[in-house]
Amino acid sequence: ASAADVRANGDAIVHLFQWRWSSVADECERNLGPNGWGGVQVSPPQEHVVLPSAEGATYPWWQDYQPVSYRLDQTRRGTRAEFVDMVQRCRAQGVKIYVDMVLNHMSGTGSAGSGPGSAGTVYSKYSYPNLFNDGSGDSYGYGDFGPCYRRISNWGNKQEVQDCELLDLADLNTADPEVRRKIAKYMNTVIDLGVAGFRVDAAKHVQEAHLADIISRLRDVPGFGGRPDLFHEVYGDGTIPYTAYAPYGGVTNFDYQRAVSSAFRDGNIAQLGSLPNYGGLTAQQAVVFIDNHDTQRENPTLTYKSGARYYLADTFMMAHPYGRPQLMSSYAYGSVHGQGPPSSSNGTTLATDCASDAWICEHRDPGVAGMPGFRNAVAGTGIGSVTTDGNGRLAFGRGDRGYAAFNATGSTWSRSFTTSLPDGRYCNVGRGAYDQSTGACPGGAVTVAGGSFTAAIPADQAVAMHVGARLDGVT
Ligand code: LAG
Ligand code: CA
Repeated sequence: ASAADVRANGDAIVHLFQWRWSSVADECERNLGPNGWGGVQVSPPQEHVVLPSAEGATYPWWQDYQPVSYRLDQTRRGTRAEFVDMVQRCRAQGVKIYVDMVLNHMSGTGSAGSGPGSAGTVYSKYSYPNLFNDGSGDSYGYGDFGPCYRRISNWGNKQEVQDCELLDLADLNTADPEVRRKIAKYMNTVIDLGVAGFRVDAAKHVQEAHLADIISRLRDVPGFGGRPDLFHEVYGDGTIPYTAYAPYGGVTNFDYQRAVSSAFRDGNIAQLGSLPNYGGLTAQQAVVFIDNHDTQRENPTLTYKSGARYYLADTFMMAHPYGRPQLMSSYAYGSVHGQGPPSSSNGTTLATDCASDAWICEHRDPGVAGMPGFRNAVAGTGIGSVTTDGNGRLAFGRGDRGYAAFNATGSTWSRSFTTSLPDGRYCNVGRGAYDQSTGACPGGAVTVAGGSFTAAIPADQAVAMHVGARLDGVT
């Protein structure tokens, strides 16, 4: 990898759940880079179990959360060469790749059997003989797991939550420095390829000190430079709070997810002008989302299936300074929890086609596409000029760099808004991305004159303007 530093776009991350590596690479070039996305969370690139039939699904998506080695050679999403090509092409667009890092466990029981895995490794629960296929002989055997060796039953006991088995998945004994060395070896392998960050799966189930030691073993990221950027998947509760993981990176804020999703669902958003430190996490510590791949199936407060109101919540999340947005981008799914992405009959994932009904591609929605640009333009500003009108309507400014208004009701919101934006003509990026190279603005123009503008915001839509998307040529 080249030593030259690459400019990263910004802090907004989109989760291209289950996308093939080659499709992610194409999307970085045609959409994510130009629209200012800072990162893509990709599904785990480690070799995983292959389950032609399990719990009513063929090749369920959750195969990925049962790794059987650290080999990148072949997953349902493509080959190692395709993975490397993706990392490089996204990086050239200023888009960081975040690897979904499964380090708490390996495979489970039940229909997983003994493989082979997606890259050909023969394994069984507690026995993974060929972790890297690099001649090192690195492997995991029975003694590398435990010390509990049974399913978590008492979720009120921290030690049990961290040392016993989540969903019967073979729980790595991270108290052993050799186990931590092998986990860090894999993470450094992808860092050396240019991967810039990690979503740490099930972080709450790994003792904090063990995680800290693994992180201390990581190398700097070539190209982007500096330390790898981690965020930890923690379902905070009274036993293990979110804040336990804040010293080690960002932390997923499920309290935000529940509160903000239900506020939008219920049309009760006027209170969201300022946001409390949900779950005790500060704005800088929190990673925020309206839904993710688990909540959309298990606790679907608001998802793409909810229509315009859902996308409005995404627009809000991107416009508001609290937290770092992690935006869900899905494939269509029905009632079977494990239903996998569009796949060929052998279980390999098909290329993404956002024009087909099988892929949702939330990040391309007109309510979302222009918002990384907004976010990047207002970075560093606070929130002010909060305006409300009943329970379902809210507007706020981001210093003198941006302004956004949200209408979570069933009727048009027409009024005049006072703003600190300089007078001029702005593109409404709340209804489509502004294309800097062509000047195209699908969302329509809004004119600020004498420190105010008038708008008629349709039901369940937003207006969002920023100084980086002016239509009058002023910059
Ligand atoms: C996560 N974060 O902490 C992931 O976001 C979540 O999607 C993962 O569960 C979980 N933790 C483990 O990494 C998913 C599915 C589970 C699935 C699991 C392992 O939601 O349903 O469990 O991945 O593949 C499956 C079966 C279970 C079985 C288990 C072990 O559904 O019935 O006990 O495999 O064989
Ligand atoms: Ca554990």
